Amino acid sequence: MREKIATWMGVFLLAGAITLSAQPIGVPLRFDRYYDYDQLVEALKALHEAFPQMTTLDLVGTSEENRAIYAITISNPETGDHLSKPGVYVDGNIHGNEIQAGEVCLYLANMLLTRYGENDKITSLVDENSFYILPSVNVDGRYHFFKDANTPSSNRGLRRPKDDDHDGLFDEDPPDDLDGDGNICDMRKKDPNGNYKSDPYDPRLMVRVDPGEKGEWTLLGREGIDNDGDGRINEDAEGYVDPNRNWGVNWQPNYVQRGAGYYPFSGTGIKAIAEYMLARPNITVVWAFHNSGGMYLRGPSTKNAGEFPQGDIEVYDYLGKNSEKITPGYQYLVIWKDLYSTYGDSNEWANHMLGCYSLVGELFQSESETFAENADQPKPGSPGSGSGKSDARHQRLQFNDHVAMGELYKPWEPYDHPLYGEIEIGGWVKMSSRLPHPFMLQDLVHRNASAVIFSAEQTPRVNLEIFDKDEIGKDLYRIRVRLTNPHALPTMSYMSLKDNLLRKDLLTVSGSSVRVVAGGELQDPYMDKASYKQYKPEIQFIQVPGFGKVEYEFLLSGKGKVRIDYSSVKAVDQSLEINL
Ligand SMILES: [Ca+2]
Ligand SMILES: [Ca+2]
Ligand SMILES: [Ca+2]
Ligand SMILES: [Ca+2]
Ligand SMILES: [Zn+2]
Repeated sequence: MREKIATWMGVFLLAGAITLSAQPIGVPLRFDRYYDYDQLVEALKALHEAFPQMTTLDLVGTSEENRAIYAITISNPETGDHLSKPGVYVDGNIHGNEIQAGEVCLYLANMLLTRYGENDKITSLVDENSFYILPSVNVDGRYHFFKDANTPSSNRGLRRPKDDDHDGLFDEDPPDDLDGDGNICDMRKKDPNGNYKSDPYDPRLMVRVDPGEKGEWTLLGREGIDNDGDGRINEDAEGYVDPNRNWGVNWQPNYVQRGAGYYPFSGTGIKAIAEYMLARPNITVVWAFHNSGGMYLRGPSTKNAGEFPQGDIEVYDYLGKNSEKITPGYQYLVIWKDLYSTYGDSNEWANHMLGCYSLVGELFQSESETFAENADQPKPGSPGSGSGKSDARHQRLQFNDHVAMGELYKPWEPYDHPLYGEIEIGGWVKMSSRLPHPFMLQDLVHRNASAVIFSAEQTPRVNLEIFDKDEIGKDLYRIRVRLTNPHALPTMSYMSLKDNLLRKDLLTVSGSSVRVVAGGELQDPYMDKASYKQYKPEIQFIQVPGFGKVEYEFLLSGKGKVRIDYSSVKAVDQSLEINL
C-alpha cells in the first residue's frame, strides 16, 4: 500500500512537471519565463506559422551535438526581396549560460511581427529593413544549461572535448551536483583555522578574518569530488572552446587567447553562422547579446587592431549613447579599452568582414536586485555600513528572501564529502546572478529590443533627386544630382572604404541617344567646382554619408530619355528618369 502511494505520488509529480514544460507555446510569446532549447525552437516555429508571409525560418547549421541552429528572417516581400534592403542581424546566447540573450531575440521578433500594421514605427521599420534574428548561437550550451547542474557562469563553451589538465583524458573531472538539487553551488567546512568567519549581519555570507582573529570556515570551491583520483577537484570540465574566440579576424591560439580552439571556425555551428552572414552582404547593423554587467560595447576588441576611422566612431557614439539612455544604468564602452582584449570575437569579424556597425549588449546588472530605501546610501548601523559602503551582497540576499521568494539562493546544508568529511553546500543557484528573475525579464527584453530598434531606424535611406538641369550648348546639358541620407549610418562604413572591402555604391547615367561627356563629384555648386572622373564618367563610385548628402554633376550630349541609377550593397537601390 505504501509502495503504491509512493508510485502514485511519483506519477503525479512527474505529470505536473511535464504539463508545465509541455505548455503549448502561443503567439504572442510570453516573457515571464525562460525558454529552454526545445521551447525556443518551438517559439520560433510558432512565430513563423503565425506570420508565414513575413518570415522565413532558416536552418543555419547544426552544432557539435547535432542540434539545429535556427534563424528567423523578418521581411515584407511586398517592399522587395530581403537582400535588397538594409539587414539588421541580431543574435544571442553564444555563451551557453547567457540565456536571456535568447529571450531578447525572441522578444524582438515577437514585437516586430505582432505589432506590424498596428504601430507605425514598427510597420515602417519592417517595411524598410530585413531582420535576421538568431536567438541561440550555442544551442548545445543552452540545452545543457537548463538540463544539467551548473553554476550561473558554467557551461559557456562549445561541446568539443578538451583535455584541460593534459593527462590524456578529456573532460574527466567536471564539478558534481553532490546534493542533487540541479545546481553547482559552493562547499565550505567548519575550521577554526580557516580564513573566513560568518558575516555578523547575515550568517549565510562569510567575511575574511582580521589578522590574529580566529576563523570559522574554509572555502573549498565549487561542488565536486576528485572524479579521476588525481588529487585535484573539478580540474577538467566540459570543453573548453569559447565560441566567441573562434572567429577568423584577429584570431590567436590558445596560449594567447584562452578558448580559441585549434583554428578559426573549428566550431561547426560558428562556421555555419559566419557563412549565413556572408551570404547576406546587406547586413548593415549587427547586435550580439550576452550577459552580464549592463554594457553596450563596440570594438576594437584589441589595441593592436587600431582605432576605427573617425566617421565610424561618430556613428557608434550616436548609437551607443542613445542606447545608454534607452536602458538606464547600462554603459557604452570600448571593448579593449574599458573591458579587456578579446581575440577572434564575432564583433570584430562582423566589422571587418561584413563592413557593418556591430554592437555587443551585455545584459543584466545584479545591482538591480535591490532591497533598500536608497541603494546607494545605507543608513549608519545597517548591514554593510561598517565598511563605509553599501554591501550589495546583503541587499541581494534580502532581495532573494523578500522579492524572489527564496528562489535564487540555496541555504547552507550539511553534506558528507568523500574527501573533506563533514562539509556544507550552499550559495547562489544556477538561475541567479547573471539572469533577472522572470518577473524582471519583461523590462530587460523590451529595453534591449528597443536599443536594436533605435539602430535599425538609423540604417541608410538614400533619396535621389535631380536638382538642376541647364542647356549649356546645342544639345549639351548639365544636370546635377543630389543623394541625401537622413539617417545616421552611411551607405558604407568608413572602415569598409579604407579596407576596400565592398563594392562601392554606383551612380550610373545612361540613355540610348545620350552620351555622358563628363561627370564627377560637385564640390561647390556656387563656384562651379566639380572633380570630373577621367574614365567612364557615366559610372561614379560613391558613398553617401550619414546625416548628409553628396552631389554629382554630369555633362550630357544628345536628346531623349536619360536614366539615373543608384545601386548599393547596403541601402535600397534608387532610380529616376528625365527627358532632355
Ligand atoms: Ca584531462
Ligand atoms: Ca575539458
Ligand atoms: Ca548541488
Ligand atoms: Ca581530479
Ligand atoms: Zn558572453
